[in-house]
Amino acid sequence: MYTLYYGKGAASLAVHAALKEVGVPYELVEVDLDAGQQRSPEYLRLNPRGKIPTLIIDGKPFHESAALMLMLADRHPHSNLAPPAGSLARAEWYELAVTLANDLGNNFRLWFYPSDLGASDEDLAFRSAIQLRIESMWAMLDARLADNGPYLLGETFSGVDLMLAMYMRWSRNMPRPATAWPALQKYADMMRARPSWRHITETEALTGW
Ligand SMILES: N[C@@H](CCC(=O)N[C@@H](CS)C(=O)NCC(=O)O)C(=O)O
Repeated sequence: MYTLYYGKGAASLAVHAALKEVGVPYELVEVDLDAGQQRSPEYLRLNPRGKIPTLIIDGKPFHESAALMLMLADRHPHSNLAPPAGSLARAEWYELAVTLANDLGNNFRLWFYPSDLGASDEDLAFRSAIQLRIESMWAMLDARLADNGPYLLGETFSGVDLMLAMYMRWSRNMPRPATAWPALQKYADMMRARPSWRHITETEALTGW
């Protein structure tokens, strides 16, 4: 049994969609980030770093959205989250998951929480350096999908597509959102039409995309 502690549109989003794709029963507990509930004593007992998401797997709490995607893929080997263990496609899938988490996840963390590094929203040199790093990923991913789409693994959907769609969504209010790249715009349209994505959008009452 799974329980997902989520925040609206937060790093829990890809995990939420993955649970829906797998089709297992799960419970949702909303953590109101604006109200600071991630720093409540009850939540810190589950996740001492005070971050979202936390996924309770058989009574034990686990963290880090990319790691949770890997755990779900391992626990549901017949789902569509990842290619078969040991295959070359699985190796490529691991590479993609770690690359997305490092090069998009970490940079988005700094974009939304510049204070992690003692910077602020007004620190324009810092902001434009982070923006550049995120945009260089969009350029790379746009070329990859244009050459070998429609999914990150080519013809086959997998959990890394949920990660990418989540990160792309986070860029929607940036000066140059991911959808400014043509193959990524097409990809966003495709991912938004997925039943799991539509479900989480509705459940989390997300506006925009
Ligand atoms: N690397 C982590 C990042 C988690 C993270 O930074 N989550 C944000 C929401 S997207 C959060 O918890 N923010 C609240 C805070 O830091 O106080 C992951 O992917 O799970």
